[in-house]
Amino acid sequence: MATEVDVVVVGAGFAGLRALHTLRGRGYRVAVLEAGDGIGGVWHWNRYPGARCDVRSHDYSYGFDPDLEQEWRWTERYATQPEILRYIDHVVERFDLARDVHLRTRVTRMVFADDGWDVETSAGTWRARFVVMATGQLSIPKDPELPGQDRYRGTVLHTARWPREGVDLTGQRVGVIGTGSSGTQLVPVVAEQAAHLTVFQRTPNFSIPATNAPVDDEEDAAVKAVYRERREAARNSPTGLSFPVVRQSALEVTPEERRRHYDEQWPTTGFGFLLSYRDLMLDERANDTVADYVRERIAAKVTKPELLPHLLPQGYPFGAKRPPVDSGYFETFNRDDVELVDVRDTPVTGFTERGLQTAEREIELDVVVFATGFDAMTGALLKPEIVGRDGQTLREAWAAGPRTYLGLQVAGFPNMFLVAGPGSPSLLSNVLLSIEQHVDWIADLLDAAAARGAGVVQVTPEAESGWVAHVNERAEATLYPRARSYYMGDDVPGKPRVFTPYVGGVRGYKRILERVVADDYDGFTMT
Ligand code: FAD
Ligand code: N01
Repeated sequence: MATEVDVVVVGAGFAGLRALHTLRGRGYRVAVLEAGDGIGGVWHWNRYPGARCDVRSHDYSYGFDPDLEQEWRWTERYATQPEILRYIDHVVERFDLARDVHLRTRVTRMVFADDGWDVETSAGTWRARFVVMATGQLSIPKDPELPGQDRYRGTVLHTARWPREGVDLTGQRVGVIGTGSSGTQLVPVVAEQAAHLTVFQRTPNFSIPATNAPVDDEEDAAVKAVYRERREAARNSPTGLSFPVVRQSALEVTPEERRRHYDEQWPTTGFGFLLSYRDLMLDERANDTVADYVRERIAAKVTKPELLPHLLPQGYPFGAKRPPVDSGYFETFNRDDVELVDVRDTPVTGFTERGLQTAEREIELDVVVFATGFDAMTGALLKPEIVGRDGQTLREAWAAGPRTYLGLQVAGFPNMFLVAGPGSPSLLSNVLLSIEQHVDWIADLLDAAAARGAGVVQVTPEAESGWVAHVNERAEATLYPRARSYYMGDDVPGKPRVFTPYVGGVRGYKRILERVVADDYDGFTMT
């Protein structure tokens, strides 16, 4: 017997919890189905040493409740994973969310039938008129798939499946494969613990200093005094971050002025360094100025000149792959007990019993860490079998790349909504802000449908095609497609090469959503 509710929400991360709170508050019966054995999504799974957010903690938090934001006290500008998880636990308790969350419940198949969804899971079946896919952008970890792993006698870990009880790396010979945001955060911390660390790098990254610091009472009070205004400013900014919007071109100023500006921004802005000028992601010459600057900064940190050809990123624009923010990443390679293996020159061919084999030699390792990222953006949506109207699956509908209207719905899949997924600002924004925007918008849409007595909400194929064309056109006007990145589907071999998030900015996207509502939900049908 299926359990009946009004809305099934898949995933208990920031998005699923917010959807539960909001929809329950509006009178819907909601069940959250979560594959994992704990609440928190990304912050439940990614427990590797060094994990923290790169959007300021005060901004990377829920904005829906003024009391909540006043009472929570962040201790660091960029909170660690344990602190973010404590915050999530606090929210769960404060709003009594746990009673509607079903853990260890993986959605394996969903079928649209009789104007609603039959949802099959690893722990029973559910029936709901609406489904909200809060399955995350980075929730399906990806392994490097090296041959011989079963014969390796050491320990293999993935940053996104780090054991809850932690891992003692003291005195161990550790190998880390991957130097994206996770690897970059992990490497300096592991180097402190391990006897020896080998870092296997494929593409060198432009990384920015994290500029972390404790939040003192004065800073906390200053934010809280204007928290509402700060949130509103973020909603009306390009990326949902609370930085002042720079309208100047990098090419409008003299080289000396530009350098001064970069020098000021570099130690203070973290991820916001990407916003130092308005055209860094639009104009190659503007981007060259910042790419050269970052390379110079990296070079100044590395004392072994022979490593520079390997560590300096070349051949793609700064920012076109998501830049990590780091705390002492490049300096780690100055240590004598840390080695860099550039797998472009010396590929890893597989595991041996004792470690990893490269094209040149065997490297003995007690622990191998995959910091190799995720099947990003589409992975979690395509993993379960989702069967829409007329028997079409989502995998079929997205065979040439993801297609959505506004990032919110897919033609042929009525009553199913996506949160912060493909076709929306998503990973190009402060994701938490984008999640809240989507959840509120979906809740309003469900209320609008109910007010009309409509039980089926869907998007027209024309609206979807128009949006897909717009998303592609906007991306083509930027430098983003010029790098191999997960934004472009390069994270998984064989994935269609399509730019997945929407580059139009948080503010621009918000205006489009407002216009759609003002035009009587243009592009949606409610019957
Ligand atoms: P998630 O937190 O990924 O939650 C999705 C949940 O859905 C997971 O728990 C998963 O188990 C569950 N799920 C998936 N498929 C199924 C299924 N079939 N059945 C049942 N359950 C399922 N973004 C920022 O803006 N700023 C940051 O600083 C930042 N830091 C990050 C750091 C790390 C290490 C990572 C990995 C990501 C970071 N992100 C950051 C991006 C992050 O994805 C979002 O900020 C946000 O946490 C996403 O929340 P979510 O609820 O949408 O998804
Ligand atoms: O994953 P990634 P991530 N052999 O895909 C390499 C968020 N996040 O987990 O670049 C060898 O970025 C791969 O190499 P290449 C944030 O949105 C935020 O680090 O593909 N190497 C790359 O170096 C981030 O962008 C924080 O050539 C292989 C790395 O593995 C997103 O999560 C912290 C390989 C993967 O990098 C994902 O970050 C952590 C192979 N077979 C995460 N396969 C913050 O700081 C892959 N690689 C907030």
